[in-house]
Amino acid sequence: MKIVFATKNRGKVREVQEKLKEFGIEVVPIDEVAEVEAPEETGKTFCENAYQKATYYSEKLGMPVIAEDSGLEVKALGGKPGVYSSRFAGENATDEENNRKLIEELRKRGLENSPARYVSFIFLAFLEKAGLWSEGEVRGRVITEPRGTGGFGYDPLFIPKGYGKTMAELPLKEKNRISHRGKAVEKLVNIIRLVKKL
Ligand code: ITT
Repeated sequence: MKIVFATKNRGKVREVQEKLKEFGIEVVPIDEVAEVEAPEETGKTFCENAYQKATYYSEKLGMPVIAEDSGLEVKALGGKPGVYSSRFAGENATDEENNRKLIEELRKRGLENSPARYVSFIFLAFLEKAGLWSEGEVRGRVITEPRGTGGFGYDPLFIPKGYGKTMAELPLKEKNRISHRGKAVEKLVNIIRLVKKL
C-alpha cells in the first residue's frame, strides 16, 4: 500500500516514512507526485488545518492523501505557539529563529523551563470533503538550553515526560515510539485496518 503525504516539511516526511514502514506502507512525499502550491493555513485548530490541507491537496490531485498539522503548546505562554508553531518568529522563520524566540519568551518571564505538549492531527482525505482522522500528543517540558541534533523544529528544547534527554537527543525510532506524530500515525493505521474489515 502507498500513501501520498502532503507536506513541505522534510522532518515530518522522514518520521512518517519510518513509522509507516513498520506497517508495510510506503509513504510518497507529494513533491514526487506533482507540483502543487501550498494552501494558506487559516484554521484556528490543528484539526481544522489538517482537514483543510488534506482536502485541498486531495482535490487538486484527484487521489487520496494524508496531511498533518502539529505544534507545540507551552503552558507558561498560555498554549502558544500552538497552530503558529512554524511561524512563531514570523512568516518563513527557520527552526533556529523559532527556538530563539521561544527561549526569549521563557527568559522574559524569568523561567528556565515550562510544562508543554506536542500535538499532532492527521487527516486522510479520500472522498470529497470526507475522510479519516486521528490525533496524538506527548507531554513534557521545554527548556532554555538547546541539546541534540536529531529531529527538527523545537526538538532540541523539548524533554518528554519521564526522559532526561531532549527529543533531538533520541534516535528516530525512539522519537516515533513516543511522539505525538508517531501515536497519531499508529492510530490512523488501526482505523484504516478496521475500515478495511467492514
Ligand atoms: P506542512 O504544513 O507543509 O506539513 P509545516 O512545518 O508548516 O509543514 P505545521 O503547520 O503543521 O507544518 O507546523 C508544524 C510546526 O510545529 C513545525 O514546523 C515545528 O515548528 C513544530 N513541530 C511539530 N511537530 C514537531 C516535532 O515533532 N518536533 C519539533 N517541532 C515540531
